[in-house]
Amino acid sequence: MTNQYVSELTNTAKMMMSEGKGILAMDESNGTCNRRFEKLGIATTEENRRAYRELILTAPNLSDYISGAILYDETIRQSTKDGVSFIKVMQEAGMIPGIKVDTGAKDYAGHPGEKVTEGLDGLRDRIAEYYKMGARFAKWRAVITIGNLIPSDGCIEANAHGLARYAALCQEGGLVPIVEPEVLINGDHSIERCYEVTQSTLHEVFRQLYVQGVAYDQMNLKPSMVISGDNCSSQADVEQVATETIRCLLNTVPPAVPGIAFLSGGQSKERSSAHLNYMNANLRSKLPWRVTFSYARAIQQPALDHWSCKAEKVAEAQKILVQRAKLNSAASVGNYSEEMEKQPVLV
Ligand code: 5MM
Repeated sequence: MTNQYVSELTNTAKMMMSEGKGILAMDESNGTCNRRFEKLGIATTEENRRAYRELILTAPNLSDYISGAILYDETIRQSTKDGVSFIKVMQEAGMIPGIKVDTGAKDYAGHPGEKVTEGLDGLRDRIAEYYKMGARFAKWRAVITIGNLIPSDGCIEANAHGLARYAALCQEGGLVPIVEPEVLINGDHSIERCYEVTQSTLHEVFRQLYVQGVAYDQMNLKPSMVISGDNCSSQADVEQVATETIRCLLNTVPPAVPGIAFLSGGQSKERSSAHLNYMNANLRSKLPWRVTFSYARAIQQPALDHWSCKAEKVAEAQKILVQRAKLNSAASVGNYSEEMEKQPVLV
């Protein structure tokens, strides 16, 4: 059967990966958003979540660096305090609205310490609703944990199968799927172990995508980087993380995929930019896809800290947010440097 959305999906997938731009992840579920608010003493109300998302989406010039933003179900239904829907704000700024459609990583039966992502039930109908609202891409995150005797083959297979079923439903319904298999940074594992697990995961993800009939040129990949565990005594440097990450992706990701947009996964904001920059500054001639960012914490956290729910801080927090987007935009074309971190933002 011909998919009526083929040309739209192909164009959207490419536009998401526009030169010099990346994707802003702002799809924290209420639980995650509330935990981040609690750390700053912000009341965990729907209105405060709305106000924070308005701060982000109305930040001046954000769309110079951001092609699209991933929203959460609550956020996609919200509006500015003046009553303009967030979808309209994004469309008018030239940012593509995206939506997180998984319902979270849950304990994987019979596999202590491992998770499997849920959300396939009713997904076709939810995709139809989001498309009607104006969303043009979606995101589903699978979580792979490295530990003693894990990940299991079953965990990798179940998560890859879920990602592929989700991606097929998205393409059927006109949304470009972002396929996000995150190998968690948490643990004392080496970068070599992270490479092995990431390679196995990506091989299985693309096998399952093929089996489920997903078109590689109508999707984008959001992987974690190949990196030392956060508690590993020997930490790989920027060059090693960048080169091992690209080596792993070249061995697993078909060139037909338009782009790779990394998650930051708990790396510092500076390291997230430096790793991405090294890939684009030094390895670009090897890359068949565009390589950019889809960070949440590495873009949002400094702005959230500064705002801390104070109305008088909104404009400054927006400048801080846009500065991080700008630095990552520079990294996405290999023009970022540590010196840029010293530029005054609030003058
Ligand atoms: C890994 O998380 C994604 C990227 O964020 P970072 O750059 O901070 O690692 C992010 O899109 C994540 O999927 C959302 O924040 C949603 O998280 P929850 O756990 O609330 O579904």
